[in-house]
Amino acid sequence: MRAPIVVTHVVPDADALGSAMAMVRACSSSDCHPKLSLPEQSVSKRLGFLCDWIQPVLATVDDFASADGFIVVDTAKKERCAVGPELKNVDWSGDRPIVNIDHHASNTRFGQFNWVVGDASSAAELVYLVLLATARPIDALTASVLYAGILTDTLGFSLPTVAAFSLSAAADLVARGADVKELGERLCRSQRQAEFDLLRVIYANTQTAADGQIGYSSAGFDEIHGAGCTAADIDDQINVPRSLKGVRLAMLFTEGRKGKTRINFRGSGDVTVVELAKEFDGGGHRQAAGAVLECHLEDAIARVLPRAVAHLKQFPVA
Ligand SMILES: [Mn+2]
Repeated sequence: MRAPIVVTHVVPDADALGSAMAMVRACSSSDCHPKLSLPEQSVSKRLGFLCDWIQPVLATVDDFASADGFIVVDTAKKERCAVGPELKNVDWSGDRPIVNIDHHASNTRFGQFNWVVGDASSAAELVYLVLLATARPIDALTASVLYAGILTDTLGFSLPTVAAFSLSAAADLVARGADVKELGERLCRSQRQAEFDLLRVIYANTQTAADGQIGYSSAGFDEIHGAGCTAADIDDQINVPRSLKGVRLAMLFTEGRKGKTRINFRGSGDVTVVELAKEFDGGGHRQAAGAVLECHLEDAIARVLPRAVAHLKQFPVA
């Protein structure tokens, strides 16, 4: 019997969760019992339903010791793997194989087998292809969680990463029973009051720089927790400063844990941001990246904003 562990990134979004859970579900059979690494309290309240739908068997620290291999999805580097506090600084894979399936251009190819497609819309699109190629069953639930990944990583099929294939993959998933109605409701129109209150903060704190070409916002520790949210609820609030007309480079600074500031970067048009994230030891996609700084919010803004202004000069307005 095979017993791989499926792993995805810390603070998992719907693409991470959907890809990982689809992999677990579709690979489960009488001679394969995959488990999912999902440390406690790492899933936001909004996305918890994906776990309820799939009900994956969760991997314990002991399972990590006995697993015969690992499938990592949607994760750019090994240090970003959500393996839980006990294993965080440990060589948890040893000499066992890691299969690394990802769509982050900055992926470090940390696996023995690496399939990285930097311009794919989502990891879910890649997992869908793997399941097709290996003739794994894609039932309605598997189709639903994969669809969730494509839908959210493309912001509702609105980003330039959407290729014809993304749409045909989504169409096939809908044909296989993906629950478009329920997913649209839960992913696009189900904000809890706490998330809504956090958005007020993000709107209120939005500022611009570089003649309106940079839009950025922030939420401090007290603002996040005061709204009733936690670090796990920080996901797509970057879309607030990003949505302002004329903004070509957007940033969101959040201090979800005291003394630790996460920065999300987004570029539009020809502006790429992955290089900017790398300056601060982060990474990601060309136009969607992130980094974490070990400092308070104000210090992070003071350090990063001037670098962002300088970075943008490489992309003069045509
Ligand atoms: Mn993704």
